Amino acid sequence: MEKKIILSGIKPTGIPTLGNYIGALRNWRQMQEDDKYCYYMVADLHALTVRNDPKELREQTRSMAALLIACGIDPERSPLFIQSHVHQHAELSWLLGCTTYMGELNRMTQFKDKSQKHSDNINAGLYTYPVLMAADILIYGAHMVPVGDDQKQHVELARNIAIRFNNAFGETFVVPEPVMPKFGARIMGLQDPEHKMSKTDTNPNGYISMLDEPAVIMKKFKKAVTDCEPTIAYAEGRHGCNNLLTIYCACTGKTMAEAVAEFEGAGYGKLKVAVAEAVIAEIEPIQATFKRYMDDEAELDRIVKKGAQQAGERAQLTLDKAYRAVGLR
Ligand code: AQP
Repeated sequence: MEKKIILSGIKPTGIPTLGNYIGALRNWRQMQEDDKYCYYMVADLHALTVRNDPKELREQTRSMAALLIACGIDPERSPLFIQSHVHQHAELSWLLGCTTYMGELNRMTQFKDKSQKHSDNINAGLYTYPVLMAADILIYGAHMVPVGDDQKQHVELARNIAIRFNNAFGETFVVPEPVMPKFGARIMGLQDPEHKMSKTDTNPNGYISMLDEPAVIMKKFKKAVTDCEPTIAYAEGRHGCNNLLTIYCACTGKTMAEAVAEFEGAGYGKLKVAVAEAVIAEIEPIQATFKRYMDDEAELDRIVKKGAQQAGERAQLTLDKAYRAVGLR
């Protein structure tokens, strides 16, 4: 049986949040099954679309790799690599840029959001970021791309680019599909539950970092913004309450009906403590493994070097095929 290929990545722009974990990383771990072959990357080239400090980027890239292993990525089974170590991504990106319309890029909501957030640095990389992301995906022949809701539009663009390229130059790329979790495809900020939780939020109370101490996690949940309704329910417009219930379900495996029944008659105090405890139970073991890998520099280097070698071999095959298809070879 032919294995399904999976590709996903995360930008090393900070410590991942609970949103990154529930929306993507946890899915990455679960997808490592016998009928699939997964490539996972630390997307350092994507991190350059906002102003960066070189020393910080190097450190964050390294800790992100350690954290991915701690979250359950098995590098012996799934190549784990740093995006910039596989030069073929940037090369394919040029080819795909020539198959992408500006009208399509103009529609990307993340570009609009990030342009507002970084209005003093609306660079061309931020605009063409989805093309590089399409290259990341198509270069491995990925069938499935596990992402959170905010990246769905980019995977759909990658699909359109693949279809257009195949129609113009002959079958070259696999057409990928986004895969999102049942619960938590968009975890919202704790202080602003109408916007997604983000690792570059300027207010640290707005997000749970995967490396927050248990006491900090408890404190942040206790401060989470909710509403004045007397009951706990999952309902239209109750953003804060819905978010807490979603996180609770994602971390306990309970259904929404079970969660709502459990908190019937209870107040927000009880819900917030229960959510915090469920999150702490989920991420405490991850923190312990993370520390072990951060202490073993040589092992981490060995892992990402081997990952880049494995990924590079596969990437080169697709790049050659695409170059031939357009008439460059
Ligand atoms: N709030 C979220 N809920 C669910 N999934 C999320 N993801 C991000 N935020 C949430 C998913 O995490 C994966 C990695 O994302 P990324 O770091 O590459 O970029 P991002 O989507 O821009 O995430 P951040 O945390 O908001 O980063 P910054 O602040 O640097 O822009 C993706 O699959 C994403 O969908």
